[in-house]
Amino acid sequence: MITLYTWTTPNGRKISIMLEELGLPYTVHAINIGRDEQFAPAFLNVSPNNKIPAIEDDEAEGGPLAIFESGAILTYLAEKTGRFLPASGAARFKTLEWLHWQIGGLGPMLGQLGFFAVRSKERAPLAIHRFTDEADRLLGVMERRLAESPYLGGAEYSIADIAAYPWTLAATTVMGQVLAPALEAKPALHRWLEAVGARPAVARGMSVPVV
Ligand SMILES: N[C@@H](CCC(=O)N[C@@H](CS)C(=O)NCC(=O)O)C(=O)O
Repeated sequence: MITLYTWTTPNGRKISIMLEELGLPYTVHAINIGRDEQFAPAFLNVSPNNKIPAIEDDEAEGGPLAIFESGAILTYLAEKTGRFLPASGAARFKTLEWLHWQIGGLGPMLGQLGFFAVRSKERAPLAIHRFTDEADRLLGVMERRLAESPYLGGAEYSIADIAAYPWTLAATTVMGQVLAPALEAKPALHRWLEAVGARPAVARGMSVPVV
């Protein structure tokens, strides 16, 4: 059985979406990051970086396995099941390319923008300006990709889309006001958001954890 350590955030939801897509049984262990539960010593054994998401798979090949970092978890689950990541060739590396683009770019930049423009009580105009510009640029990159390809990795829905969906949705909701101009005239991005959001497993994954 897989245990998912997660919270009500985009990074956590990437993994609940993936587990729902795969139909794998899993138990949810909510880590309330607003109450610093990510710093509990027991959690450090699972996630040495003190962040969600993390999983433990007690039926992994070779014995129980704990994994942190959403990209590593998505890749692990894809390889465990042979789904949502092509096994070889260009299609595999296109998928990994866009997965890593999300993990290293879209996620961190939107995360910083959310902090400075939405959650922080102090106003830091330079930071808001910097991360709005970067989010704008990244959403433009996404629009260009999705104008030429149905999904981020290529023709098929993959872990690249699963990683990008919760953050892109947050860009249009939580950050919708600050990113309004950046979200205009992006028909391919909105078409993709609607298509991915219409998947029943995505809707189920987006409501984990129940708190
Ligand atoms: N690169 C990590 C980022 C994980 C991350 O930033 N998690 C946030 C929630 S979305 C967290 O646990 N924050 C708690 C903290 O910063 O103390 C991943 O993709 O898994």
